[in-house]
Amino acid sequence: MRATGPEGPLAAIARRLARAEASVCLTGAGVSAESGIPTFRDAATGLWSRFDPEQLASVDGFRNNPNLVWRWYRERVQAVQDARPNPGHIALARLARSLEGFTTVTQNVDDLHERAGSADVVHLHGRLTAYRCLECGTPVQLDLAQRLAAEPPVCAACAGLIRPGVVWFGELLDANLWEQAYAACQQADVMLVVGTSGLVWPAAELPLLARRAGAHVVEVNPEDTELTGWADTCVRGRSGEILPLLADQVERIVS
Ligand code: BJW
Ligand code: ZN
Repeated sequence: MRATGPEGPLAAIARRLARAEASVCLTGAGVSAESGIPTFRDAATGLWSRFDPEQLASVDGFRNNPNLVWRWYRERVQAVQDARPNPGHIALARLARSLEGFTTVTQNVDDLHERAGSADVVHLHGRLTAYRCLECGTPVQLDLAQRLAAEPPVCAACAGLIRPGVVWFGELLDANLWEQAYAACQQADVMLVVGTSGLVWPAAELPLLARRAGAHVVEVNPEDTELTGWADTCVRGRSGEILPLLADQVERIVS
C-alpha cells in the first residue's frame, strides 16, 4: 500500500481504469461533505455528535422516540434539498460516462450522485426520498411538505407510523442491491473507495471482496480508515479535489 499526495498515483490509476473491463466505486458520507452534508462520525460536526447512533438509526430507536428520529431525518431532508452536487459527485458521473462497465455503489441516502448525472446508482443503505410503513411495510410516497412535517404520518392501510426507507442498524440490506454490489466487486479490475470510514458492515466488506477477486483497490480519503490496510493505493485528499483530476486524466486517455 502506498500513501501519497494526489499527483503521483493519479496517472497510474487513470491508466488502470482506462484499460479495465469493469470498475466499481464505493462512496460514503465523505463524498457529500463538500456539499455541506455532515458526515456521520466527525466528532464536532458529524450527524451523530449529539446523539447515540443506535438511538436514532434503529427500529427500537424509532419506536422509543419516533418524533425525535423523524425530526433528525427531517433536518437531513432539508439539508439535502438545499445542497448541490460537488465536483466529486460530478467527476464520478464523468467517469461513469467515460468508462465501460463502471458501477457506482453508495452508502449515502442522499440523491447527489443522481443529481450530478450518475445513473443506476446502487443505494445500499436506501434513500431519503423513500418511505414505508413501519408495521406493514407498504411503500408510501410523501411530498416535500409531508417529509418536512414535525411528526411522522400514519399508514392509510394499518395506521402504523411511516418511517424513512433507509437501512438502520440490525436490519438486512436489500438482497438485490447487495447482489448487484457484490457482483460489481467480483468483476471489477479497479475499485475506488471514496469518503467512507469503513466502519459499517457489510458495506465495509466490499473492498475486501474486490481485492480477493483481483481488483486493484484505491482509497480516496483525507484520513486513514479501517480500509486503508486493504488498499493497494491511497490518495490522501478531498474527493472534490482528487476525483476531478482523475476524471481529467481518464478522459485524456480514452478520448
Ligand atoms: C472525506 C471528506 C472529503 C470527510 N472527501 N472523504 C460488530 C462487528 C461487525 C458488524 C457489526 C458489529 N456489531 C453490529 C454489527 C452490524 C452493523 C455494523 O456494521 N455496526 C458497526 C458500527 C460495528 N451493521 C448492520 O447492522 C447492518 N446490517 C446487518 O449487518 O444486518 C445483519 C444483522 C442483522 C441483525 C443483527 C445484526 C446484524 C446495517 C447497517 C446500516 C447502516 N446504516 C447507516 C444509517 C443509514 C440511514 C441514515 O443515513 O440515516 O448508514 S449507519 C451510517 O454509517 C450510514 C452510513 O451509510 C454508514 C457508513 O458511514 P460512512 O459513509 O462511512 O460515513 P463516516 O462518517 O463514518 O465516514 C466519513 C468518511 O469520509 C471519513 O473516513 C472521513 O475521513 C471522510 N471524509 N471529508 C473524502 N471531503
Ligand atoms: Zn401499514
